[in-house]
Formats: sequence, structure tokens, C-alpha cells
Amino acid sequence: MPLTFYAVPMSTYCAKVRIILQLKSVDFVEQLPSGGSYRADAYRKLVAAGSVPAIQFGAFVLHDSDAISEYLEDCYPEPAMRAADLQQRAYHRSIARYHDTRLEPALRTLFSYVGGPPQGKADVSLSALQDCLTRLDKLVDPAPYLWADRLCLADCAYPTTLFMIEDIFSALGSNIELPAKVRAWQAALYGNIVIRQVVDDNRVAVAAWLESKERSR
Ligand SMILES: N[C@@H](CCC(=O)N[C@@H](CS)C(=O)NCC(=O)O)C(=O)O
Repeated sequence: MPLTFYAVPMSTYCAKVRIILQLKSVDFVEQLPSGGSYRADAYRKLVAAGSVPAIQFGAFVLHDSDAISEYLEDCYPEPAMRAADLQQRAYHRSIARYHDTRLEPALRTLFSYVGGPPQGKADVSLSALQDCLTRLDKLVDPAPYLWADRLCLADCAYPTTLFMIEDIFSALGSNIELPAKVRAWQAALYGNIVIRQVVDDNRVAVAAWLESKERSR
């Protein structure tokens, strides 16, 4: 029986799980949330947290991209995406948490400025995001991935977010140069064929959203 993966195309959290599912060759079907939105009652009946991504396997339902990633690693240990060394594993988790608690929330604050008056108050959010990236550059030392030549769970959080940052900066009429280590990491991640496809599909969804915001300006 395939696992059901509830996701939406633009979500970077969903992209993280989509990458892991594919790298691990898990038998899964992807579906939009029941009722068409993660806010729909039908979806909240199934996934009480009311967020995507979520997975369902029989009666088992799980939300939260990091909880899902860890569960997938436990159930499908090949290829290994979690270091055996406990300190290295803990460090990778901290990088995954940095994505979910710092970088993505900083990016999300920019969403409300898209399609709004040029620049405006977005400047403060743009520099807060830039600061997050500067800290990330000091936190990581990819060679070319976080776990040398093996992709780990934490790597999978970043590729769509890094491209989304560039695309949203550009939609806001601003430029961003990713810090050097982060830029090299992004290029290495994009070199993986699974990641590349997920990134490309995600960017199509982001572009459609940006266009719709532009049209309704
Ligand atoms: N920490 C959660 C965040 C997921 C998240 O924020 N998803 C958004 C879509 S990108 C969502 O479902 N928002 C609705 C909500 O959380 O109420 C995760 O890692 O899964």
C-alpha cells in the first residue's frame, strides 16, 4: 500500500519531504489536502494540526516536515541520511531547525510585500533575511553537502528555500547575492537530479503565485 503525501506545490516544507521520499524510493502518492486547502474542514478532520506537509499510512497520520523526515529515515534507512556519529547528527538537526525556525520564517515575512507598493517597508524584512543568510554561512561548511558527499536530511530543507529567496527578492525589485558557502552549497544541491526536478517544479509554482500577485496589484 503506498503512503499518502499531502502537499501543495509552493511549500518549501513540502519540497523537503518530497525530496526525501524520492531519494529513498518510497512508494507514495501525492495529493492536495482533502477539501482543496490545508484550511478545509475535511483536511483538518484528518490532520488536526491543519498544516502541510503531512503523511498518512493506514490509520497513522503525521504532520511536520522534520517529524516526517525522521520517521522516513527510521522506516526507510537506505540510503542513510542521518549520520551515525551522535554529535554530527545533532549538528545536522540544528541546521534543519535553523531552516524551520529562522530562515523560512524570515522569508515568509516578505510574502505580504509581494504585489504591494514598490519597496516600502519590505527593506527591513529584506535585511533581516540577509542577516539570517550571513549567520547560515557561518554555521555551515558544506563539502559539497553538510555530510560530505552524502545528502543528509538537513540538506533537503534548503534547496527550494534558497531559490525562493532569490525569486522573491527579484520580484520585490531587489538583488541578493547569496553568501559564498551558501551559494556553492545551493549549486551542489541543484546538481542532484532529484533535487533539481523538485526545485524546478517548485519555482514554476512560485512564479505562478508571483504573477497572480502582480496581476491583482
Ligand atoms: N513546521 C511545519 C511548518 C509547515 C507550514 O508552515 N506549512 C504551511 C504551508 S507552507 C501551512 O500548512 N500553514 C498552515 C498552518 O500551519 O496553519 C513543518 O515543518 O511542517
